[in-house]
Order: sequence, then structure tokens, then C-alpha cells
Amino acid sequence: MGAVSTRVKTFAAAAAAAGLLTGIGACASSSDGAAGAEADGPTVLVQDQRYTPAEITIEPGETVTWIFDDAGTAHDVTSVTESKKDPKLLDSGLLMTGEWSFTFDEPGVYEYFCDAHPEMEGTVTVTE
Ligand SMILES: [Cu+2]
Repeated sequence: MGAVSTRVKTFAAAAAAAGLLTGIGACASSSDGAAGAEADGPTVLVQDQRYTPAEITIEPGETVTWIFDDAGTAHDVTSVTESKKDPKLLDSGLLMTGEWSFTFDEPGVYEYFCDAHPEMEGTVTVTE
């Protein structure tokens, strides 16, 4: 029995060395990052008075989900527009918790900021 379990451990070590377990590790860590969220796609964490990551690049049709979690401070996601009269593509409204998602169908560079904290800025780049 002792010999068998030794062989099993050896196999696991060999598999890890061969990179077979690397993919599993990567999956586990990415789902940890989205813990508590059901978002299926790129996410931006709204925390510590900033967006993380502040710049994100996606493909057309992808949905970005902002996760609001800043210890009771409300933030939003508002499009930067040339004039205040321009319609805002992104306008999440102020949120302290929860999520807000937007699906980007058209290629382009979408700049946004927090209406309550204009120094908070982020960019979503949608590739061609
Ligand atoms: Cu804010």
C-alpha cells in the first residue's frame, strides 16, 4: 500500500511539473477574483476611490461588470461626454454595493468617470 500511495504522489508531482495543473490553478484564482459576483466576463472593481483595472480592453459584444464595494462610499460609472447635453452612454447611477453591467457592441474607446469623485477615471477599449 505504501508503495502505491508513493507512486500516486509522484504522479501528481510529475503532472504539476509538466504544467498539467497550471490551468486548474489559473481557473481557481480567476474565480476567486469574482467571488460573490456572478459576472461572466470582464469585471472592474470599484473600491478605494478607484476603478481596478482602470483600463480594460475587450472585444465587441462583451459585457463589463462593475462591482461596487467601497465600504459605504457610493460611486457611479458615467460616460465622459463633450457637452453636458450629450447623452451618456454609461450612467450607472450612484451605487454603494452590488453590480452594474454594460454590453459594448461597437468598437471604440469609452472613457468614464465617477460623477461624485471626478478624479476617478477609467477607460474601456473595445477592439475592432
Ligand atoms: Cu466615486
